[in-house]
Amino acid sequence: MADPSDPLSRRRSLGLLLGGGSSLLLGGCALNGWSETVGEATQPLNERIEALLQGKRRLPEFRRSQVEPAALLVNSFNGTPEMAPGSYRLAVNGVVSRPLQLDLATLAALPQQECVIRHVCVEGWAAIVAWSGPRLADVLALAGPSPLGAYLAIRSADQYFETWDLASALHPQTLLATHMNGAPLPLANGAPVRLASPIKLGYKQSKWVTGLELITGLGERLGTWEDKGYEWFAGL
Ligand SMILES: Nc1nc2c(c(=O)[nH]1)N[C@H]1C(S)=C(S)[C@@H](COP(=O)(O)O)O[C@H]1N2
Ligand SMILES: [Mo]
Repeated sequence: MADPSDPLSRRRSLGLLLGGGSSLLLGGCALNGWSETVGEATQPLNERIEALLQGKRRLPEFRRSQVEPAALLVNSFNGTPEMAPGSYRLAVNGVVSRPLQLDLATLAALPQQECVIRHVCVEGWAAIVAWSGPRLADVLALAGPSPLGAYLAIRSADQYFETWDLASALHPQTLLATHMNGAPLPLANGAPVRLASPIKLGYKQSKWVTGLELITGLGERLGTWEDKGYEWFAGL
Protein backbone atom coordinates (compact mmCIF):
# COMPACT_ATOMS: atom_id res chain seq x y z
CA MET A 1 0.00 0.00 0.00
CA ALA A 2 1.31 3.45 -0.92
CA ASP A 3 2.28 5.88 1.85
CA PRO A 4 -0.81 8.06 2.43
CA SER A 5 1.32 10.88 3.96
CA ASP A 6 3.01 11.50 0.60
CA PRO A 7 0.86 13.93 -1.44
CA LEU A 8 1.23 11.97 -4.66
CA SER A 9 0.16 8.69 -3.12
CA ARG A 10 -2.57 10.51 -1.24
CA ARG A 11 -3.97 11.39 -4.60
CA ARG A 12 -3.63 7.75 -5.55
CA SER A 13 -5.46 6.79 -2.37
CA LEU A 14 -8.25 9.16 -3.28
CA GLY A 15 -8.49 7.31 -6.59
CA LEU A 16 -8.80 4.10 -4.61
CA LEU A 17 -11.44 5.68 -2.42
CA LEU A 18 -13.46 6.71 -5.44
CA GLY A 19 -12.99 3.26 -6.92
CA GLY A 20 -14.15 1.77 -3.66
CA GLY A 21 -17.21 3.97 -3.73
CA SER A 22 -18.31 2.73 -7.11
CA SER A 23 -17.66 -0.89 -6.19
CA LEU A 24 -19.94 -0.35 -3.22
CA LEU A 25 -22.68 0.80 -5.52
CA LEU A 26 -22.16 -2.42 -7.42
CA GLY A 27 -22.27 -4.13 -4.03
CA GLY A 28 -25.73 -2.66 -3.58
CA CYS A 29 -26.81 -4.27 -6.83
CA ALA A 30 -25.14 -7.55 -5.93
CA LEU A 31 -27.25 -7.60 -2.81
CA ASN A 32 -30.37 -8.38 -4.80
CA GLY A 33 -28.50 -11.27 -6.40
CA TRP A 34 -27.47 -12.34 -2.93
CA SER A 35 -31.09 -12.49 -1.74
CA GLU A 36 -32.03 -14.62 -4.73
CA THR A 37 -29.10 -17.00 -4.37
CA VAL A 38 -29.66 -17.38 -0.66
CA GLY A 39 -33.26 -18.37 -1.32
CA GLU A 40 -32.17 -21.45 -3.25
CA ALA A 41 -29.08 -22.18 -1.17
CA THR A 42 -28.57 -25.03 1.23
CA GLN A 43 -25.31 -23.44 2.39
CA PRO A 44 -25.45 -21.62 5.74
CA LEU A 45 -26.19 -17.94 5.39
CA ASN A 46 -22.96 -16.89 7.10
CA GLU A 47 -20.92 -18.60 4.41
CA ARG A 48 -22.98 -16.87 1.76
CA ILE A 49 -22.19 -13.54 3.42
CA GLU A 50 -18.48 -14.41 3.45
CA ALA A 51 -18.61 -15.31 -0.22
CA LEU A 52 -20.16 -11.96 -1.02
CA LEU A 53 -17.58 -10.10 1.04
CA GLN A 54 -14.56 -11.85 -0.42
CA GLY A 55 -15.07 -10.10 -3.73
CA LYS A 56 -15.11 -6.65 -2.13
CA ARG A 57 -12.23 -4.22 -2.31
CA ARG A 58 -11.00 -2.86 0.98
CA LEU A 59 -10.51 0.87 1.40
CA PRO A 60 -7.07 2.27 2.33
CA GLU A 61 -6.04 2.18 5.95
CA PHE A 62 -3.35 4.18 7.74
CA ARG A 63 -0.62 3.34 10.25
CA ARG A 64 -1.18 3.67 14.00
CA SER A 65 1.55 6.38 14.05
CA GLN A 66 -0.63 8.51 11.77
CA VAL A 67 -3.65 8.89 14.08
CA GLU A 68 -4.66 12.51 14.75
CA PRO A 69 -6.34 12.45 18.19
CA ALA A 70 -6.70 16.25 18.40
CA ALA A 71 -8.30 16.49 14.95
CA LEU A 72 -11.36 14.40 15.87
CA LEU A 73 -13.94 16.94 17.00
CA VAL A 74 -16.88 15.83 19.09
CA ASN A 75 -20.05 16.28 17.09
CA SER A 76 -23.23 15.45 19.02
CA PHE A 77 -26.59 16.85 17.92
CA ASN A 78 -28.36 16.22 21.21
CA GLY A 79 -25.71 16.34 23.96
CA THR A 80 -24.12 13.27 25.58
CA PRO A 81 -26.53 10.61 26.88
CA GLU A 82 -25.94 8.79 30.16
CA MET A 83 -24.75 5.24 29.52
CA ALA A 84 -24.34 2.49 32.12
CA PRO A 85 -21.89 -0.06 30.64
CA GLY A 86 -22.92 -2.72 33.21
CA SER A 87 -26.55 -2.79 32.13
CA TYR A 88 -25.81 -1.98 28.46
CA ARG A 89 -27.50 -4.28 25.96
CA LEU A 90 -27.38 -4.10 22.18
CA ALA A 91 -30.71 -5.21 20.72
CA VAL A 92 -30.40 -7.04 17.39
CA ASN A 93 -33.79 -7.74 15.87
CA GLY A 94 -36.03 -7.32 12.83
CA VAL A 95 -36.06 -10.04 10.16
CA VAL A 96 -33.73 -12.38 12.04
CA SER A 97 -34.29 -15.91 13.33
CA ARG A 98 -32.77 -15.21 16.78
CA PRO A 99 -33.48 -11.71 18.17
CA LEU A 100 -30.71 -10.92 20.66
CA GLN A 101 -29.81 -8.63 23.55
CA LEU A 102 -26.01 -8.61 23.57
CA ASP A 103 -23.94 -7.45 26.52
CA LEU A 104 -20.47 -5.99 26.24
CA ALA A 105 -18.76 -9.26 27.26
CA THR A 106 -20.38 -11.01 24.29
CA LEU A 107 -19.21 -8.29 21.91
CA ALA A 108 -15.69 -8.48 23.41
CA ALA A 109 -15.62 -12.27 22.90
CA LEU A 110 -16.09 -11.89 19.13
CA PRO A 111 -12.98 -11.54 16.90
CA GLN A 112 -11.69 -7.97 17.31
CA GLN A 113 -10.49 -5.93 14.37
CA GLU A 114 -8.67 -2.61 14.23
CA CYS A 115 -9.17 -0.16 11.34
CA VAL A 116 -7.08 3.03 11.11
CA ILE A 117 -9.15 5.23 8.84
CA ARG A 118 -9.97 8.82 8.03
CA HIS A 119 -13.22 10.04 9.60
CA VAL A 120 -14.76 12.73 7.36
CA CYS A 121 -17.42 15.13 8.65
CA VAL A 122 -19.45 17.16 6.16
CA GLU A 123 -18.90 20.18 8.39
CA GLY A 124 -15.39 20.47 6.94
CA TRP A 125 -13.05 18.50 9.18
CA ALA A 126 -11.42 15.09 9.03
CA ALA A 127 -9.24 13.01 11.33
CA ILE A 128 -7.32 9.75 11.11
CA VAL A 129 -8.64 7.50 13.89
CA ALA A 130 -7.87 3.93 14.98
CA TRP A 131 -11.12 2.13 15.79
CA SER A 132 -11.43 -1.41 17.06
CA GLY A 133 -14.17 -3.81 18.00
CA PRO A 134 -16.12 -6.64 16.37
CA ARG A 135 -17.17 -6.44 12.75
CA LEU A 136 -20.80 -5.40 12.36
CA ALA A 137 -21.19 -8.39 9.98
CA ASP A 138 -20.18 -10.82 12.75
CA VAL A 139 -22.67 -9.28 15.19
CA LEU A 140 -25.52 -9.47 12.66
CA ALA A 141 -24.60 -13.07 11.79
CA LEU A 142 -25.20 -14.08 15.44
CA ALA A 143 -28.87 -13.16 15.07
CA GLY A 144 -29.50 -15.34 12.01
CA PRO A 145 -30.33 -12.70 9.37
CA SER A 146 -33.13 -13.49 6.93
CA PRO A 147 -32.29 -13.15 3.22
CA LEU A 148 -35.22 -10.70 3.10
CA GLY A 149 -33.14 -8.17 5.09
CA ALA A 150 -31.96 -5.37 2.83
CA TYR A 151 -31.29 -2.42 5.16
CA LEU A 152 -30.23 -1.86 8.72
CA ALA A 153 -31.95 0.65 11.03
CA ILE A 154 -29.64 1.85 13.82
CA ARG A 155 -30.96 3.39 17.03
CA SER A 156 -28.89 5.34 19.54
CA ALA A 157 -29.35 6.35 23.17
CA ASP A 158 -29.52 10.07 22.24
CA GLN A 159 -32.42 9.37 19.81
CA TYR A 160 -30.04 9.60 16.82
CA PHE A 161 -31.34 7.42 13.99
CA GLU A 162 -29.63 6.01 10.92
CA THR A 163 -30.33 3.57 8.11
CA TRP A 164 -27.65 1.78 6.07
CA ASP A 165 -27.79 -0.46 3.00
CA LEU A 166 -26.92 -3.98 4.08
CA ALA A 167 -23.92 -4.33 1.74
CA SER A 168 -22.24 -1.38 3.49
CA ALA A 169 -23.18 -2.72 6.92
CA LEU A 170 -21.64 -6.10 6.05
CA HIS A 171 -18.45 -4.55 4.61
CA PRO A 172 -15.39 -6.12 6.29
CA GLN A 173 -14.15 -2.69 7.44
CA THR A 174 -17.45 -1.71 9.09
CA LEU A 175 -17.00 -2.12 12.85
CA LEU A 176 -19.01 -1.79 16.02
CA ALA A 177 -16.19 0.06 17.74
CA THR A 178 -15.64 -0.24 21.48
CA HIS A 179 -12.11 1.20 21.41
CA MET A 180 -10.56 4.31 19.88
CA ASN A 181 -6.84 4.99 19.39
CA GLY A 182 -5.96 1.99 21.56
CA ALA A 183 -8.08 2.95 24.60
CA PRO A 184 -11.69 2.26 25.61
CA LEU A 185 -14.02 4.49 23.61
CA PRO A 186 -14.62 7.80 25.46
CA LEU A 187 -18.26 8.56 26.31
CA ALA A 188 -18.26 11.71 24.15
CA ASN A 189 -17.23 9.59 21.15
CA GLY A 190 -20.08 7.10 21.59
CA ALA A 191 -19.18 4.65 24.39
CA PRO A 192 -19.76 1.87 24.88
CA VAL A 193 -20.49 1.03 21.23
CA ARG A 194 -20.47 3.09 18.02
CA LEU A 195 -20.30 2.47 14.30
CA ALA A 196 -16.99 3.07 12.52
CA SER A 197 -16.37 2.52 8.82
CA PRO A 198 -14.11 4.06 6.15
CA ILE A 199 -16.83 3.77 3.52
CA LYS A 200 -19.31 6.39 4.78
CA LEU A 201 -19.35 10.02 5.92
CA GLY A 202 -19.23 10.92 9.61
CA TYR A 203 -22.95 11.36 10.11
CA LYS A 204 -23.56 7.70 9.17
CA GLN A 205 -21.29 6.58 12.08
CA SER A 206 -23.86 6.38 14.88
CA LYS A 207 -22.55 6.79 18.43
CA TRP A 208 -24.15 5.20 21.56
CA VAL A 209 -25.72 2.44 19.45
CA THR A 210 -28.45 0.56 21.33
CA GLY A 211 -30.41 -1.15 18.57
CA LEU A 212 -29.81 -2.81 15.20
CA GLU A 213 -32.94 -3.74 13.26
CA LEU A 214 -32.68 -5.69 10.02
CA ILE A 215 -35.48 -4.41 7.77
CA THR A 216 -36.76 -5.33 4.32
CA GLY A 217 -37.26 -1.78 3.07
CA LEU A 218 -36.72 1.82 4.06
CA GLY A 219 -39.52 3.55 5.93
CA GLU A 220 -40.37 7.23 6.19
CA ARG A 221 -37.42 8.06 8.42
CA LEU A 222 -34.06 7.67 6.70
CA GLY A 223 -31.88 9.25 9.36
CA THR A 224 -31.41 12.23 11.67
CA TRP A 225 -29.56 14.32 9.03
CA GLU A 226 -30.93 12.58 5.95
CA ASP A 227 -34.45 13.66 6.92
CA LYS A 228 -33.15 17.26 6.87
CA GLY A 229 -31.86 16.82 3.31
CA TYR A 230 -28.42 15.22 3.66
CA GLU A 231 -27.54 12.47 1.22
CA TRP A 232 -28.62 8.99 2.34
CA PHE A 233 -25.91 6.77 0.85
CA ALA A 234 -23.10 9.16 1.91
CA GLY A 235 -20.36 6.91 0.55
CA LEU A 236 -16.65 7.80 0.53
N1 LIG B 1 -25.73 9.13 18.29
C1 LIG B 1 -25.08 10.04 17.57
N2 LIG B 1 -24.19 9.62 16.66
C2 LIG B 1 -23.51 10.52 15.90
C3 LIG B 1 -23.75 11.91 16.00
C4 LIG B 1 -24.69 12.32 16.97
O1 LIG B 1 -24.97 13.52 17.17
N3 LIG B 1 -25.35 11.37 17.74
N4 LIG B 1 -23.07 12.79 15.18
C5 LIG B 1 -22.49 12.24 13.94
C6 LIG B 1 -21.56 13.12 13.27
S1 LIG B 1 -22.17 14.37 12.30
C7 LIG B 1 -20.21 12.89 13.28
S2 LIG B 1 -19.11 13.77 12.35
C8 LIG B 1 -19.63 11.87 14.17
C9 LIG B 1 -18.69 12.53 15.15
O2 LIG B 1 -18.07 11.57 15.95
P1 LIG B 1 -17.20 12.08 17.18
O3 LIG B 1 -18.07 12.97 18.03
O4 LIG B 1 -16.71 10.85 17.86
O5 LIG B 1 -16.06 12.88 16.57
O6 LIG B 1 -20.61 11.17 14.92
C10 LIG B 1 -21.80 10.91 14.21
N5 LIG B 1 -22.62 10.05 15.01
MO1 LIG C 1 -20.42 15.03 10.99
